Amino acid sequence: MAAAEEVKLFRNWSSPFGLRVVWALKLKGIEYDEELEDLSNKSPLLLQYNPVYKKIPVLVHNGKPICESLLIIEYLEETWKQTPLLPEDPHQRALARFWAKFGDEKVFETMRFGILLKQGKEQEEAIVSTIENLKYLEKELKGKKFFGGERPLDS
Ligand SMILES: N[C@@H](CCC(=O)N[C@@H](CS)C(=O)NCC(=O)O)C(=O)O
Repeated sequence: MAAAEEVKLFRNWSSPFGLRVVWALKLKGIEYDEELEDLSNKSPLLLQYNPVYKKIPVLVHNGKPICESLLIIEYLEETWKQTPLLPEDPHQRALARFWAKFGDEKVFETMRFGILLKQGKEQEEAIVSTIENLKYLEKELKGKKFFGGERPLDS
C-alpha cells in the first residue's frame, strides 16, 4: 500500500456493524479517521456515500465509498494483505463467510426483530430461536478465541 492512504470510517458509537469494521482495521493495523454519525440526523456526506441504504458503516478509501460491513471487510482483506482475516483454504474461507452470514441473517435478526421489537408469543418464539442460533455459534467457538482458532487467520 502507498504511504498516503486516506481511510475514513463513518459509523456511530454503538453499531455492531461499525465495530466489526473497527476490529478489522485494528487487526490489520490500518490507520484511519472516524466520522461518528447521529443516526437521527444523518450527515449529507453519509447520504451521499450510501444513497441506497442510508446506513452506517461506510468506509471511504481515497475518496471511494464502500458500503455494507461484510463487503467493507472483504475490501480491506483484498487491499491490505497483512494479517489475513480469512483462512487460506477455500473451503475454510467459505465456512468463515457462512458463519458471518449466519450471524447477520439469523442471530442478529432474531435478536433485533424478534426479541427487541416483538411482544408476547412472537417474542417468546424469537427467544427460543435466538438461543438455538447462539448455541450453533457457541459450538463453533468452543475452546477457541476466534472462529479460526487463536488468531482470526488460523484454520
Ligand atoms: N447490513 C448492514 C447493516 C447496517 C445497519 O443496520 N446499520 C444501522 C445501525 S446498526 C443503521 O445505519 N441504521 C440507520 C437507519 O436504518 O436509518 C451492514 O452490515 O453494514
